Amino acid sequence: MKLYILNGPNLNLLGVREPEQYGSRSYADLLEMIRAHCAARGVEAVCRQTNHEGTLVDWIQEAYAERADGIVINPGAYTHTSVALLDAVKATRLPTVEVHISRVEAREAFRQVSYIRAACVKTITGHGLQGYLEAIDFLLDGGGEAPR
Ligand code: CA2
Repeated sequence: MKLYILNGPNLNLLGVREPEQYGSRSYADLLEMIRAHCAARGVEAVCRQTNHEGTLVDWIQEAYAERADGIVINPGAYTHTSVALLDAVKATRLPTVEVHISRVEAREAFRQVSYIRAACVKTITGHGLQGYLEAIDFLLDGGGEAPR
C-alpha cells in the first residue's frame, strides 16, 4: 500500500514557536515518527510539505495518478479557505483523512470552518503529532472507503 502524507503552510515550522498550540517537536521529528510507523506497518509513505495551495492540489492529483491508496492531509490554514482542495479530494475520490494537531474546534471561529472536511472520510483534531499515525492506521485498518 502507498499513502500520501501532505502538510500545508507553516507546518515546516513545527517546534519553532507556539509550543502550547502545536507541541515542541519539529517537522523532522514528525517525518521520523511517520517513517518508523509506516515501516512497522509495511506501508509506503510519500511525505510532503508546501506553503502553496496549488502545489497541494497538484500532489492530491499526483496521489490519484500514482494509484495511492489514501491521503492524510493537514492543509494548515488552507483548511479554512480552500474550495480548490475540497474539489481536488472530491475529484480523485481517494479516501482522505483530515488531521489537525491542535483542537481547532476549541479555537477561533474561523478555524472551526473546514472546506475539505466534506470530502474526507475522517477528521482527527487535537491529538498532536500522534493524530497523523492514527489517520494512517484508520486508512490501513479498513476505514478507507471513499465517501459518496
Ligand atoms: O492544528 C493544526 O494542525 C492546524 O492545521 C495548524 C495550522 C492552522 O492554521 C490551522 O488552523 C490548524 C497552522 C500551522 C502553523 O504551524 C506553526 C508552527 C510553529 C509556529 C507557528 C506556526
